[in-house]
Amino acid sequence: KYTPRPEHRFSFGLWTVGNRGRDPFGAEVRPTLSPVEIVRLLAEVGAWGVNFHDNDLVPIDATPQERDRIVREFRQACEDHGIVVPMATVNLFFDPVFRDGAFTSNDARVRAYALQKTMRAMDLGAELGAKIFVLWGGREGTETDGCRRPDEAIKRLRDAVNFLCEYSLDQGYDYKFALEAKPNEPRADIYFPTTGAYLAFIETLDHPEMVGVNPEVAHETMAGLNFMHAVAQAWEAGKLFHIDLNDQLPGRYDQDFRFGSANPKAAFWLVKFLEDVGYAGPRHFDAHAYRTEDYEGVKDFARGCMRTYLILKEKAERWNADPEIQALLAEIKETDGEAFGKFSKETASALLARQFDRAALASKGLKYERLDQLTMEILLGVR
Ligand code: GCO
Ligand code: MN
Ligand code: MN
Ligand code: MN
Repeated sequence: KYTPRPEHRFSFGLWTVGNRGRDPFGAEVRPTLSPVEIVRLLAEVGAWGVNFHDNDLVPIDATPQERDRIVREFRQACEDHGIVVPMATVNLFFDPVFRDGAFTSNDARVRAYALQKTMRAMDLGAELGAKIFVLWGGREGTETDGCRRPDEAIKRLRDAVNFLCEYSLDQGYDYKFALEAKPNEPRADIYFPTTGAYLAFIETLDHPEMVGVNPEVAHETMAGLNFMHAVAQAWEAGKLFHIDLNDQLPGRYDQDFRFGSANPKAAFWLVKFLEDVGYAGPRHFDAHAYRTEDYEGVKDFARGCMRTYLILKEKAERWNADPEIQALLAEIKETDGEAFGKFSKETASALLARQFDRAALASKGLKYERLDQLTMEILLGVR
């Protein structure tokens, strides 16, 4: 019943199940898996797709011959195991050259190199069938705001994204770009800290229709925000091109926990939203296993992400079908009649003249306590 199937569109990055458990205080605890081995692992646990940064697949200093061999073997592994590549991205954060930003660096040569690296990553993704290209600017930020004016950084990012859109059109790649916001880590502050900030930025681009967002549970949660609300705004704007699922406790370092493991209730509302609106894009788990695990534990982690999603999906169906919940919702909607309609001189003066019984409007209990308790009982498995 909770078995992942291709139609669920569950994907993982090479860097997620391939994460070796290094952290700022300790070295790797798991051996390196090759991209081909990771594809095999993903097939074994029942995933549908695999995503990668350019350098997860092809080392930054690979020769063209090495690149072609790696791509050939990876493509073969994907074909053999029935794994697709829905999304590709570019690593603009690991190499020291990006220590002060990539597209927003003060050094024009670094900005040019970042653009070249991204075009090559787009070539690589397109070669393997990716239709979504994620841009996460992990180093686009500051420790000291003495280094540049943030509005200058915004202009530089706009120039870069405009260039990349034209490149995609020129090459016939048909990419949708998905911008991923994060408030901090690895920089002290990262520009465009929230999904909402990117949604506003997108409208200032030359090709806003080609660009959307890739919201991540952990990132909005690190900022202390309601992730599902950010997702809903992106969805309503037609901009939910991709999503990074994981989990995170507020106020901590970037944890990348197994989906649903830290805030199952928030995960429930999120899954319910995605399923209710019919989000049809990839459900990508940008998370990694605890540092305590070996690769059997990594499989437990990956299976757990998908299984929790499917359990919550079933809970959402149960919630939608629950007669008591539906009765409460009907009651809530009862007074939902049209509020004011479209503006005209007549509707405005009619509204100005209307009498409201404020006390009566404020006096009725809304039964949200009951509604939430019923939700909890579904989640806790007694309903
Ligand atoms: C993070 C980010 C990254 C990006 C990835 C895709 O916190 O490290 O979420 O995992 O999603 O680089 O561009
Ligand atoms: Mn993240
Ligand atoms: Mn992370
Ligand atoms: Mn992410």
